[in-house]
Amino acid sequence: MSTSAEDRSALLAIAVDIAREAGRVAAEGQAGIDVLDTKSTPTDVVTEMDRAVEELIRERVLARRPDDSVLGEEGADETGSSGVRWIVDPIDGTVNYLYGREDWAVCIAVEAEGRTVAGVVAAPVRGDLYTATLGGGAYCNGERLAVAPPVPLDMALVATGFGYSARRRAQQAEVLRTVLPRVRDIRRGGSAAVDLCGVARGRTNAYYERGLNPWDWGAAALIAQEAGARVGGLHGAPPNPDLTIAAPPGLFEELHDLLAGLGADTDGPEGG
Ligand code: LIP
Repeated sequence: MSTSAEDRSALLAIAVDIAREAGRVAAEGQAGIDVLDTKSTPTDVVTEMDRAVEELIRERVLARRPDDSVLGEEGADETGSSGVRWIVDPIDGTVNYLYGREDWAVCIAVEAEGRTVAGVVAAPVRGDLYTATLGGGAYCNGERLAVAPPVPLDMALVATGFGYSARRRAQQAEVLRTVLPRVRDIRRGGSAAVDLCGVARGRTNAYYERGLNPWDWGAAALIAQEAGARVGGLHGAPPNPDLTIAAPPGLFEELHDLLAGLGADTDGPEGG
């Protein structure tokens, strides 16, 4: 389905309604939350709220748009006929959520013709609601977002994150060993979506991470892009699980070239 600016705004309005409700429910459930299950490793956790919030979002989307598809981190995989797909991360930053920390977010991206056309990242404990539509700009709580003014790599504050497997982390530490002395400093916030929104808001200059999934970057990559960042993988690829980089043009290329040379898109010589 091809979308007009009005269609995108209408889809965003639905996403915002649902993300606000989901964020409220998740925030109310944070105190005293415990681990319900684990995924790829014992530290890759799922809480009852990850599942309940994803189910709430799935139900709300399909109640309003029954012919759409829904893909979610916790397993939602509904295929509809409309050509519109909702990509959902009920709680990005689950470990922060588990530890009573502030930086976690409900993320909803809306895709049409294979492109993200609207996205919302709700970080309710921070009181931040980030939104964007394709071609329509990015906002936080209604205020227009713009990336920080350009800086060279050695003056850049760079956010990153780490995967859950020990092998991947060993390689990420190797990469960081070279990156850290070449930048202003590093931040590890614990939510990829909040990190990408941080670039959009000028609170960091750049962000990179290996191992993200479409629900981690979907909404937030559009927000970063609409705020003026370039968001992509290596060698012209779109954001992908091998590597996602976000930074204003110029800094993006500098960081890209450093990371490409370090094998930041691999798990090291033996890890592939
Ligand atoms: C997490 C990210 C975090 C990243 C982790 C993980 P989850 O998402 O947002 O920043 O480093 O690898 O992907 O598992 O909390 O939804």
